[in-house]
Amino acid sequence: MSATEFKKLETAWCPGCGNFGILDSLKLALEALGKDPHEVVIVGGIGQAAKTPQYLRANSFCGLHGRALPPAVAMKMANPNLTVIINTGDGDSYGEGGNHFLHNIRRNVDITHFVHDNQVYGLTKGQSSPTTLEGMVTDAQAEGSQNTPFNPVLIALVAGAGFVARGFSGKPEHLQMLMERAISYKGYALVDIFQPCVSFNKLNTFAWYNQRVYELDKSHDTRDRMGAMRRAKEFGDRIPIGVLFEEERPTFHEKNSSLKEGQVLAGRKNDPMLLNKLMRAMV
Ligand SMILES: Cc1ncc(C[n+]2csc(CCOP(=O)(O)OP(=O)(O)O)c2C)c(N)n1
Ligand code: SF4
Ligand SMILES: [Mg+2]
Repeated sequence: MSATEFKKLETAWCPGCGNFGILDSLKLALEALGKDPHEVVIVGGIGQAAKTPQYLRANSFCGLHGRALPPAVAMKMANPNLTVIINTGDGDSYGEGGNHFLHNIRRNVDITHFVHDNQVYGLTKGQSSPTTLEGMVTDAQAEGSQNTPFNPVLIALVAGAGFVARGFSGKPEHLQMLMERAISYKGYALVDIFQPCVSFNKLNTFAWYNQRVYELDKSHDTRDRMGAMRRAKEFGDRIPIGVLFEEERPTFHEKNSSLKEGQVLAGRKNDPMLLNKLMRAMV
């Protein structure tokens, strides 16, 4: 299906927002992978990034703030034939949803997580988020953020994630390539995407990232977790983007006896009498 088939409504994002590049790359990645809208579900929590499911013509689910992962995981468990993709914010993924983030890595359900990392709480007008750089002044942090920033790709690597990448919405072709690889990966795939918020983050602008990001080349061994961690820690004058790490890991479905061998829960007959019997046994 062509990328235009995934086009939906006009958006309510500010002109120049980094979210536009991410949305365009996502549509093109889905086209390149030969996906049809009915095969895909886009999931978000709450926030500017979490509006993405509403701006794409595919199945969609908008949950609660910090709660994009649980419904995404449930959808994949119920119907492994779906391509489940989360598009949500840094606050949603690493702040309110931080615990889900960590434990989902352990579970390794075959879903893709695209984090629109604008380093602020955009929807609620720019308060500091887990990835805000120390010292950045916001309307709510008049003396600057005093917390050490959360490094999502480093944490994901330490927690044992099988696919970890970093992208930049100012490099849409590179981002599309990352998205295609992440969606094709069997297991939980994280892509943290630098997404300038032109209204509330006056520090981490397109120019700021353009001066710093560089694309990882073949000299970087994506099978070397320790090497990936060293790259993940580079966040100064130079910041690497690309696939940091990739390895095969058994997925949740492969390990679970009632789900392996292609069993589809969503296709099973619903037997209310059986449920009734189970509930009676518990009283
Ligand atoms: C449990 C809960 N806490 C706080 C809020 C208020 N809230 C809504 S969106 C948001 C920030 C979203 O930030 P982020 O996830 O980074 O997305 P962005 O808007 O930056 O894309 C907050 C704090 C909420 N809706 N629910
Ligand atoms: S507030 Fe920031 S993140 Fe939200 S639409 Fe505007 S530029 Fe984008
Ligand atoms: Mg944000």
